[in-house]
Amino acid sequence: MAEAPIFPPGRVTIVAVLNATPDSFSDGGRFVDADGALDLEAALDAARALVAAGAHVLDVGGESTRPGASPVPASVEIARTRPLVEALAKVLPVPVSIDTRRAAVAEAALEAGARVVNDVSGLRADPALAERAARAGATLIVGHLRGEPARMQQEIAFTDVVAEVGDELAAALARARDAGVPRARLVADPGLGFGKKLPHNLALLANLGELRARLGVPLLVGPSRKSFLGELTGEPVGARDAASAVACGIAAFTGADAVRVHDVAGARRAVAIGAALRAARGRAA
Ligand code: PMM
Repeated sequence: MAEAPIFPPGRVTIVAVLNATPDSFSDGGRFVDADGALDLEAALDAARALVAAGAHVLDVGGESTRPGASPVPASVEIARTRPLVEALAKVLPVPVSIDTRRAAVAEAALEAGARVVNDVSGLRADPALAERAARAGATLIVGHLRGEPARMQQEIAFTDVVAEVGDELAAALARARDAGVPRARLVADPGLGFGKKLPHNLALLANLGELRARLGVPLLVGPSRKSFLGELTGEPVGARDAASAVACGIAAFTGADAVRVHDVAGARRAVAIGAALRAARGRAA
């Protein structure tokens, strides 16, 4: 019997963020101190709370991708993530995802029990990543990003952001297929906040249905706590959970199959409403 998909049709999958970094923009330093030591027990407690709140997938990251972040060596990224992935995969009943742009980090996490690879660079940072995911039978999330996270907010130019992100994601998905990842294990992500300004993020969120129809794979979006929400509400990063939940509910309405969030409880309620509205659209009562 075929294994059940991790991003099944008919539900909005909630991917919870668990960053083992000292410097992520909203939750850095919770489990890793400035010297890089991982507090495994604290991270496991947080993960249990995320699952209890309704997370379907736990996404572990070991390198910040915030604008201007400096890259860390793969060995550091592995030291931060591998023990955590291993512990989560053993103890918790939900699939574990590794948020990385590097094949070596993905491979270490897959050996430790991860079942999803989440690459915000859309296979551009390390072309070997897709092949590692294919070999392990993992699900691969392909994100949209032009350029490097360190410089991504500096040179932003789109004429039609929905069409261009669609074209570039389609090309990245084709590269993943060529590397051996079957369509049934692919997920696409328009990369909110990655090399995009407020109007681009809004155009993408408002037109997810068009993107999804074009790409033919489940769509994940990650609006959680991002600065475009702060631009709209005037709130600092630590106060953006309500705005994030609203964005997730709207994403569920416009076409998202999955959301990547820090506050699972808020997102769960929001996507329940967004998904119900999507189901009701065009249908007379
Ligand atoms: N955003 C961040 C990190 N990883 N992965 C995907 N697939 N989509 C995203 O939008 C995304 C991501 C940045 O947020 P964080 O630093 O809070 O993890």
